[in-house]
Amino acid sequence: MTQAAPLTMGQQFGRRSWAEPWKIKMVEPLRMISRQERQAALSEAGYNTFLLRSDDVYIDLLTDSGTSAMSDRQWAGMMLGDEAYAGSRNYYNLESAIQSYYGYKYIVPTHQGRGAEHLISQAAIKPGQFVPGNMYFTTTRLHQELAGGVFVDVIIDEAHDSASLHPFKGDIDLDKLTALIERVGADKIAYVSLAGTVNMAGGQPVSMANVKALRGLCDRYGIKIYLDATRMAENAFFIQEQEDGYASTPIAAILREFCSYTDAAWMSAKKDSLVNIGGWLAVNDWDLFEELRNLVVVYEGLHTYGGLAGRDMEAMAIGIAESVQDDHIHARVGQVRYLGALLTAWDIPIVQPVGGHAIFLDARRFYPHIPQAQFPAQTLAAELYLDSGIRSMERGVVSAGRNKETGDHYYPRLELTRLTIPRRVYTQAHMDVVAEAVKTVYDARERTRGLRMVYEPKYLRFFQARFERLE
Ligand code: PLI
Repeated sequence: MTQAAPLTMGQQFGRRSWAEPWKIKMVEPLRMISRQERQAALSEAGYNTFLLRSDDVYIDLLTDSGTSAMSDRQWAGMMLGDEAYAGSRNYYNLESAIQSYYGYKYIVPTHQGRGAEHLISQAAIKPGQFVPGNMYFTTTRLHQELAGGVFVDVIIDEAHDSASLHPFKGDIDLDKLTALIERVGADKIAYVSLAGTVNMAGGQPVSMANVKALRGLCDRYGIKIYLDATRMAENAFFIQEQEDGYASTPIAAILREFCSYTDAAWMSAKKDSLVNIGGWLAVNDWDLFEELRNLVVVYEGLHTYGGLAGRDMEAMAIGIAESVQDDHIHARVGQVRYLGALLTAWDIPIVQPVGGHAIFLDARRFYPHIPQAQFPAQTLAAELYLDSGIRSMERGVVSAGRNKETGDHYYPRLELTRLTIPRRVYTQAHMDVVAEAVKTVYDARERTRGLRMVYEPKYLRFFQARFERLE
């Protein structure tokens, strides 16, 4: 096994190292409980990291959702919250930020991403219609199904292969999409559900060439493209770095161009936009907007706050502007890559290339002796917590859920444990500690046994399922 000293980013990329474009003004103490206490906490949590108390966690890599550190400017914006029920000035600031950075015409705020997914699915899917997309996402697919839609995965095959080095593993396979349209007819397609970057594939980006070609194809059939823009700023970074012709285009301009090939977007602002809560829908079509604006008052709140406080909308408006700064995105993805480089140097199997928001450990290759029905990725998340109080999460068979028709587990090819990096929260030293913990768990892999599920909720089971250790 290779034991080479990890390279600095500078050595790796043949240039000088980067540093975060901020300094720390306020800190939150961390605490690591003893191994015995961690074992008790893990059993109490049914071996599900979502059921741990955060006080029992040392380094929290469960998710990058709502876990970012806000800037001093965002906190200052919180003090400017206009908490009027209707027509808050912060709504108008948010509206103009979305219009100028994403380029859509009409905006509906929601409390978070799945609130937006609920509304767009109800408004745009007729029961029995198909919703092709670049790999499923848990909440997205559930809302599409609850609206009567049938999700169809049309991502390129490389996305399902953790070792493929394709630079844009989030791309849609236009042949698969065309075959679906030809088979069922264009009027049976609700819309194309396009996400950038693709979370379940490992934070993998979509190329500009792909979205342009998709636009051409969809125009030929009169089909709309709706974008999950949750991590589109990170997607823009990969286009800038990897795609011909974009090296000197700012992230903000790439983001706007990409969105211009789509008809609407929904957003979990808890990721790219550096806020702890918030989301939105944005569309160019007035009739769709009218329907969404009407639906939001049923489920979220008035159309000028959508379940948010005025201060939340202000923090989001400021966060959007910060999220598209080139130096911010470079440092953000740079930190994820730093952790990836450490693990790669130790030959630990991860999804390659490293994506935008997380390192995804390949639990199939990590634990080849644990069958997928014994939840290797869930097991790995539990072992990592036990070793060092680091919280990660499963992205494999548990997250994939069951086929509604047959009742069987979906068995995705990717069985992954996600080390998700919150934005502007942890330092390089934390990443070193995480890498060493993963190595320790890796070295003990042959002695590790899988889990069995002892409680399974009906929806989005990964959040609340419970497990026991197999002897
Ligand atoms: O968690 P929400 O409801 O704000 O957003 C849902 C959602 C939609 N799209 C994508 C691509 C997501 O990643 C997403 C939420 N992701 C979570 C919570 C995560 O841990 O990845």
